[in-house]
This record gives sequence, C-alpha cells and structure tokens, in this order.
Amino acid sequence: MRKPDCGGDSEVRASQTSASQTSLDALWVGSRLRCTAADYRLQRLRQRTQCRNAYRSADRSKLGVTLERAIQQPELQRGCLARRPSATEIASDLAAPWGLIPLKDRSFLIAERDEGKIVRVENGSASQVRTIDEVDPGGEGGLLGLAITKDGKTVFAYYTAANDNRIVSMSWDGRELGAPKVILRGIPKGFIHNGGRMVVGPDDYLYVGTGESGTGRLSQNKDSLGGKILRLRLDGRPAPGNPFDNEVFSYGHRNVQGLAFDDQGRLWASEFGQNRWDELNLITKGADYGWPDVEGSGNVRGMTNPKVVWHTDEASPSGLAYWQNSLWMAGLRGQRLWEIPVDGTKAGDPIAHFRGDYGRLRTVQVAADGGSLLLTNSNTDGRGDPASDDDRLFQITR
Ligand SMILES: [Ca+2]
Repeated sequence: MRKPDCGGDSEVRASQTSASQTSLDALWVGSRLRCTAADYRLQRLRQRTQCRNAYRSADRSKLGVTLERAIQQPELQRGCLARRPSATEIASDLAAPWGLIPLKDRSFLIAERDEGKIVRVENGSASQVRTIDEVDPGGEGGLLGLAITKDGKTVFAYYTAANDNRIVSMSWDGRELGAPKVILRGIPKGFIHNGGRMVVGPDDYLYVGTGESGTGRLSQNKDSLGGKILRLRLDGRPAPGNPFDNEVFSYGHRNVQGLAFDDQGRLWASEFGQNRWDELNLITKGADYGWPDVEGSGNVRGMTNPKVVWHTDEASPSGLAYWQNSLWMAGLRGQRLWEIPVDGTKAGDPIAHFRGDYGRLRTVQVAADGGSLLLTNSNTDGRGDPASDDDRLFQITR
C-alpha cells in the first residue's frame, strides 16, 4: 500500500472521531496512517494523481468511511478531488426499479420488478406505459432488465413468468409500448439467481445475462440457458457464429446482472459470488468462467479468471456501465458505486463512491447523450432499509 504524502508535520494524534463530524480538523483513523483531513488541503496535495493515489490506497486499506467523508468536504472537492462524482436526485418513490433505458429526450423507461410495470419518468414524475401481465414476481424474480435498439424503435424486457424467464420485444414510438411478443422462453427460473440484464451490442445483437436459478450444475451445461451470457438476433434466434450452435455465448456463470461494452467493443460482465468472491469478467466467445467449480480466481485449465474480485459484502454487484474510461458497477449489499478504471483489457484498482449514502444500488446506465450516468437504488426490494422517498433515480456527473 502506498502511503499518502501527508507532509512532515502530520503525525497528529488519531482519535475515534465520528464520521459525521464536519470540521476539516476531523481526524480519521487507520491502523497504519495517522493524519488529519486538513493534511489533504489542496496546498498539500496539488497533484491530482497524487491525491487520487492517496485516496485509492486509503480506500484499499479499509480505513472506513471517515476518510471518505473528509474527502467530501467542500474545500477538498475543489481541485484534486474534482474527479469525484456527485449525485443529483431526479426521481423518487419508485418501486424496486430494475431495468432502465435513458431516452434521448432525457426521460427514462424504468421496469418496476415486483409490479411488472414499465414506467416513464419525465420531469421527475413517473407514469405507467405498460404492464406485462405474464410477470410472476417472487424472490429475485419479476420484471428485470430492459434494452433498446439503436434506432430507438424496439424495447426488450426480461422477466420471470410462471415457469421460466422470458424475453419479449415491444415496439416503441416515443409514447407507447406495443404489445409484448415473446422472442425467447425457457431460461431457468428460480427464487434466486434469475440474471436479467440485457444490452444491445455494437454488433446489433442482444446480449443477455442469466442466472443458474440456484442450480449450479446448469452453468456448465451448454444446452441450458441458465448461468450463461446469451447472444441473440433481435428476433430472439441465436446470433450467427455463436460457439455452440445455440443461444449461448459464454458459460460457467453464476448470476450475471451487469453487462457493458467498452469503447473498443469489449464486453464486460459483473457476477455475484456465493460466499466469498464477486467478479468482474472480460467476456470472450465460448469461454468458461468457472462456476460452480471455481468462485473468484482459480487455476483450473480451461476456465477464465475474473479481472477483479471483491468480497461479497463490499459489492454483490448488479448493474454495470462504461463511462469516462472506467467501468461503473452498482453494489447491492456493498451499497456503493464502484469505479474500475479500464486500460485495454486491464482493469485497474477499484474506487468506491457513495458508500452507504443511498443504500443498495441496482442499476447504472450511461445517459443518452453520454454526458452523465444514471443510477438507481433498490431499498424497496425486500432486502433494504428504505427511506421514505425510496427508491430513487440519480444523475451522476463529474
Ligand atoms: Ca467465475
């Protein structure tokens, strides 16, 4: 761990000062680092990279929220920490939002998991545009991911039905969603691990993250749609060139709820671990990502290791987006937005943002104009501790 340069006179007595204390003199405490937040004043850390390195190394050493709070002080936000994102609430009182489509007119389509409803959020208020009657919510299932074609005319929805998980397509004219048409059925359904994330790739195919529905052996069964990333034509048929002559694009996954393409067209996926290791994977056609034989990294021939792993209490990742040369991953149990800098096929040290500020975080997407991120929390999903105005949609800028 690199030690931040706190200056020669910074060996200040540490104490158990509350994280909520607003004074810049608030002390933050670590087992190896002892200095005051004041040491982070801009005159001491003028170099942005130096400051970011200090922050990262402190974060990695698990010094806790106190340092983060200190860094959020207004005086410190200017200058070196101007790279820290900020969140603005743009809608509230959503019900377990899951899929999210940012539209060009700055409105949003949002899937409400347990209601089976797709709502449009416009100027801060939500109105219903479609209910999908077949949705059979329960556990982690319900109306999950949404995706839209590049021409903006077709919307896809992934949901849990009575006996399976399904994908439908609907026409979209900017006001109304047409009748849903099932384009794929037979994705294994479970009380847990239903996957559900979808994205239309740069190749105009629909990529779908699924879950093994609580039955680990499905992940290695190439004839099962569970525990996979699927690649489909927009009418639901397997994409040409798929490795196993079916819908499967990659396998050995446990529960994929995050998919994002980077600016070079590489596909990244976030995946829930079981007890120890959540994963960020770089996805290649036909590769085996290890589950259920390996959780996290292992040295098993023929199995692909993740690029980054987290303890499950720090992440439990759902949504994933690529923005400003980083991947952004929403943590449910981890209650933070992870930023993972990307350099080619390499993933750098993750940086935590908004730790605990908004509770469980479900979905993160790039805005239609690319200028910001959209983020939802998920405290009304039965596992959270909702505030009176949860769940909410935030715009993230920096
Ligand atoms: Ca794996």
